[in-house]
Amino acid sequence: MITLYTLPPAFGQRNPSPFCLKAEMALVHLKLDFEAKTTLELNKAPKGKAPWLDDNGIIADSELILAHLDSKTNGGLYGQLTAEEIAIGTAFTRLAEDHLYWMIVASRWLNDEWFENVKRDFFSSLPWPLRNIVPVIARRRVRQTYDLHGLGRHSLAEQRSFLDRDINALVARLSDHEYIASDRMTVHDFTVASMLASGMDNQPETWVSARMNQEQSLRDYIERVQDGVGVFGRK
Ligand SMILES: N[C@@H](CCC(=O)N[C@@H](CS)C(=O)NCC(=O)O)C(=O)O
Repeated sequence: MITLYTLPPAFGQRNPSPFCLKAEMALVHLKLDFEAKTTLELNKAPKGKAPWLDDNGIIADSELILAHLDSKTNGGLYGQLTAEEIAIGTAFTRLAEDHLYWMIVASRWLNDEWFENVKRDFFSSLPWPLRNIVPVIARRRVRQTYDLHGLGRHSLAEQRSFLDRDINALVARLSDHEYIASDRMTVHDFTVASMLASGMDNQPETWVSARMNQEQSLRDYIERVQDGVGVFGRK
């Protein structure tokens, strides 16, 4: 039996992690039997991050999980894609996972008011005094990582302008394509729609959610993909 290790519900979402949601979508799309186990003990994760997969061996990282599932199913995810679909899908994957994602993280963790939701959903089950200490240490790590990425060195107004450019690129692409890489749903939609769903369905809204939710075409897109696969990030 395949086991997918994923994050538990948080922020009003059944699955608050875009990377975990994408892996789940791939497993369901390929009709593979699997069990999902939720955990917040990322110190036990092989690479300190979720998701990871146990399929007679451990695969840690959603992109490596997809590659593994693709080879297990003889190209069930990438096998039928054209070179252009792969090129466009990969470029939007990088936009989503290496840029947009960090603003989603910052909007949850680095806004003082919103961080109360992170403390409640990720840390309140820890025993005292850990429940007071661990969030401070974890938040410091997020701040350092955001700074090292580079985004964290910009003012909020500048970060919003970067977000605008990402969103405008997605909206433009989806204005004349039903899906991100072409007019058919591909594995790249699992990545991009999961990222957008994580950003859009935060409760309460973050500054990133609020901007994304101004775009009805993005809402239509994430519903189209989630409905198509039958896997939803929201409850
Ligand atoms: N490149 C990884 C990224 C996974 C990732 O960043 N997961 C987040 C949850 S959304 C995580 O576990 N963060 C904990 C940490 O970085 O300490 C993948 O594609 O699986």
